Amino acid sequence: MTAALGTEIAFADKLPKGYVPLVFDEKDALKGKHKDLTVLSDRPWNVETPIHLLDDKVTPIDKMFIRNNGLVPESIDVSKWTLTIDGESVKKARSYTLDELKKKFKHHTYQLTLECGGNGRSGFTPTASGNQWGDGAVHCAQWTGVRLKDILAEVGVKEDAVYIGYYGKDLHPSRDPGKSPISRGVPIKKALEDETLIAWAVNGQPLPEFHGYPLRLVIGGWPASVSGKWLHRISIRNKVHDGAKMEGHSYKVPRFPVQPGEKLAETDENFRIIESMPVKSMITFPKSGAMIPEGQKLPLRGHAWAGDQQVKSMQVSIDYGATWQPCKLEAPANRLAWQHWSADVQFPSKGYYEVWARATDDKGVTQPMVIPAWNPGGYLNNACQRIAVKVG
Ligand SMILES: Nc1nc2c(c(=O)[nH]1)N[C@H]1C(S)=C(S)[C@@H](COP(=O)(O)O)O[C@H]1N2
Ligand SMILES: [Mo]
Repeated sequence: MTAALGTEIAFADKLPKGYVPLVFDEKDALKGKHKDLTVLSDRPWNVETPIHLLDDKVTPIDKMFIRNNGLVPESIDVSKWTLTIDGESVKKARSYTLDELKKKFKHHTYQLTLECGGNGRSGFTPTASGNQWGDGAVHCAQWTGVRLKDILAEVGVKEDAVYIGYYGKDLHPSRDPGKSPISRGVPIKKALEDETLIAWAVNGQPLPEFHGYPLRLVIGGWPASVSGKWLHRISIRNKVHDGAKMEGHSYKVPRFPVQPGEKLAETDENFRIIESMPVKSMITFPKSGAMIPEGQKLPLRGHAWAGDQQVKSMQVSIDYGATWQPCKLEAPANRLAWQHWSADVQFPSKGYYEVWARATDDKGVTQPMVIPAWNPGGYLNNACQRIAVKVG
């Protein structure tokens, strides 16, 4: 401890046994993470990334947000780790070791946008229940693994298959081994897409502990809650998966608009499971509050994404949405990856400005300028992002 702290601990002989000095708490436990991430909670870990740190085209590991519903598994023996495929609708259930997975199936790498369904929740009034995320619960890293569809082709999927459900090795916050913190899934059609991976690496590195070491599911474009971490089992279900966090209003929104704050019975008639995420964008440069000299152009940049859709155009406004100018928009690295955009803006005078940014998807759907449909879980806030700029 003295070595880690870089100084002697005064009264070290008086420390109660097992006592962890405060300085080792919280951020010190976030080894390998950027020091400016925002910790929303540490048991379980929920950590978000300030938007200006998401400037890279491929999100570096140290800047990836963390969303845990339970506790990171404590002792992992990779040599004994297996992935089991079972369920009502599997033809031949079987297990694979990590080595078998890596040897048997072709490796694929995709850059995938993973956004927490509750990203932007803090924007809703009245307050929606759950972590009060700002806008930084999103990343777009490069994942390497095998296609789930290749594994499913080998075990065989029955005609009546409807859904897949994942199981991870993380512990329920109560530490009750009989309880699962989260076990979600997707319809079989989404599971069989080329980009749905069983991954062991991110950005060319083994998965970090926080992000699901040694194996996870990665499914781009949908709420990141379907991308199961510490993955050891996938069930092929003959009905909509009924694991933890598939019930109540978890990752669900009302089927019709509701009055903000309205209480709604949690039935299938009232709620639908969130599937593709809505069109969204962010300004990653400059950071809000930028100051520039009068007459100088300001280079802006960021990313835009649209769930299963592609982003078709990107615009910015410096006059509160009265007029918009087009941005340069790049093609995605692959399907389900965010798209980088940039623009140079010239301000007509000195003074206080706001820059607003909005993306439009290939179905013609645009981001709202104000907070969209309130919902009890505070999901899908894709309101356009704004930054403040002072000129002169
Ligand atoms: N096993 C397991 N998988 C999980 C979770 C979890 O708590 N346990 N959280 C989910 C949620 S809600 C999100 S938003 C993403 C976050 O992925 P990240 O922490 O790698 O950014 O993981 C998903 N997969
Ligand atoms: Mo999430």
